[in-house]
Amino acid sequence: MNIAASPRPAPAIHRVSHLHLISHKLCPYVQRSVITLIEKGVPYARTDIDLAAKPEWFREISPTGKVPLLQIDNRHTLFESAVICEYLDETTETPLLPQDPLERARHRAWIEFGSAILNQIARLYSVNDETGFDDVRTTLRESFQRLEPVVVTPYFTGTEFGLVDAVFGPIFRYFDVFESVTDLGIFDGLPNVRYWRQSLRERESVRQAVGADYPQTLIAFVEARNSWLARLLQAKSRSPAQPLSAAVHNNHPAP
Ligand SMILES: N[C@@H](CCC(=O)N[C@@H](CS)C(=O)NCC(=O)O)C(=O)O
Repeated sequence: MNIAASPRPAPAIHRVSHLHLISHKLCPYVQRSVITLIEKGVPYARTDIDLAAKPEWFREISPTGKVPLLQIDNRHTLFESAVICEYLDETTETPLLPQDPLERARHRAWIEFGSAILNQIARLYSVNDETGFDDVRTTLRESFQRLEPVVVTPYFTGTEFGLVDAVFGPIFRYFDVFESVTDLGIFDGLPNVRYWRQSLRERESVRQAVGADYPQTLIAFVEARNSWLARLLQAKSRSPAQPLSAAVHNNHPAP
């Protein structure tokens, strides 16, 4: 037999019998896993845990102490969202990552880029002074400027929804909540990114990845911090009828 001429075997597509996602209501890394599960139409069970009081059973099975975890058939536990998403992608029909190795590598790189943006967002809601806040805002804007010529729209590569989209849906969701309080100006003059953001906001899987209480829960999470954004949110909630700029001017200079 001429081995060199043999076609490479197609990756085995198999149906897993039981999937259990260990998660948290707000976590954007969980959301990308949920979006992938919904896109794939794979049934799964979900258990949200309190990350401020991690259950002992969770500590035992999570090597990093982080969500998400994916338990498979009560026998295997996967950690790290990128790995979970790729596992789901490889074991089900209709791939969300490209087949071409170079294209696939390019998508993985932008997924990493999305994780770096999530770190910047964590800084955005954690910094406690206006200068630091403005610095992070600038960094975030620069990140989305990088994406502007890359995004095809309506999704990352055009009409097909993929894993990069599953990563950025939860990223844009933060800004939907933050911008209800203060205009960050991050997406000004970036029409491709804005269109992409809108398309992801409307995607059913992205919508379903969080509960209806997500905005209030996120606001409460940020307000509990001693940060500049928390002060903006608190100023807004003290005077809901008042424009934010007026409310903020009572106590702090507007950002
Ligand atoms: N690289 C990890 C990051 C996951 C992560 O940071 N999860 C956060 C919640 S969004 C977490 O579980 N943090 C643990 C903690 O706060 O103690 C992944 O992609 O799964």
